This record gives sequence, C-alpha cells and structure tokens, in this order.
Amino acid sequence: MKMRKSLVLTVCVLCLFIVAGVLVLRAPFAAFGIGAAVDIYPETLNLKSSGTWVTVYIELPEGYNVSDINVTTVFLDGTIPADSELWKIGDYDRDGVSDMMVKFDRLAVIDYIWAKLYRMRIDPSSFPKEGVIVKLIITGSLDTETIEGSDTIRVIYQG
Ligand SMILES: [Ca+2]
Ligand SMILES: [Ca+2]
Repeated sequence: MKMRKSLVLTVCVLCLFIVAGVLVLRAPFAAFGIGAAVDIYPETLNLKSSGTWVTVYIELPEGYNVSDINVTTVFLDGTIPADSELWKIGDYDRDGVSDMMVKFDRLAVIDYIWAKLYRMRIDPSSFPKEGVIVKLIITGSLDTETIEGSDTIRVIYQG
C-alpha cells in the first residue's frame, strides 16, 4: 500500500514536470509567432507618391498553409490593417512556395511612416537625399497561432 502511494506521488510529480516543461518550451514560440517570409512593395516608396496600395507577400514555413491566414488579423506594424477584400493566394516569386498577397492603404502607410520619421527627427526639410531605410513588421493569425515577419523598404521624398 505504501509503495503504491509513493508510486502515485512519483507519477504526479513527473506529470507536473512534463506540463511545466511543455509550457516553458512553448512560450517562446507563442511569443514570437511562426516566422513568415515577408516581401513589401514598392521596395522604394516615395512619400510624395499617389499610388493606392502597399502590397505585401507573405510566405510560411513548410507545414503551414498561407490559405489558413485570416486576412482580418493581418496588420502592418500592429497599426494598419490589411484590406479585407483585396487578398490573393499565389506564387509571386515562382519559388514553389505559396504566398498570400495582401494590400495596405498607401496613404495610411505613408502617414504612419512620417510619424516614425518624426520620432527619428527626420522631417521634409531635413530629409536625406539617399532616403531612409525603414523596417516594417507584418503580423497575423492562423487558427490558433500567430505569424510574424519583417522587411525593410527605402523611403524617399522627391518630386
Ligand atoms: Ca523585400
Ligand atoms: Ca512563393
């Protein structure tokens, strides 16, 4: 009887360790999300441009399907939502890996980038001729997991 009690206790303690271990191992992945490959166009964005969209292509690692991305969860820098209608699954770079194309309102992106630049003390009067490299983060969700990826573009102020 005593043996059995200690056996039950040992099993319980082991289970606790396993549960704790799984939680610890899972945490970093949950925090950062699935690493997505992100390509943002135009690669050089003129802040004076009058184009309608900023286009982003998202690829996921093997084992994940871009069609599972819920477009209403896709945001640029956690601030600007992707257009909920204008998305498409394809293979824009013809590498055999499916990608999801999403579009962001270009004026909203430009406004957001200006706010970012002002924080860097860059304004229209002090804009560097060669432009400024800006990193943008794209996030979104599959059913239960989050995805995250980033790309850099060059912003210029010309014309
Ligand atoms: Ca790129
Ligand atoms: Ca592709």
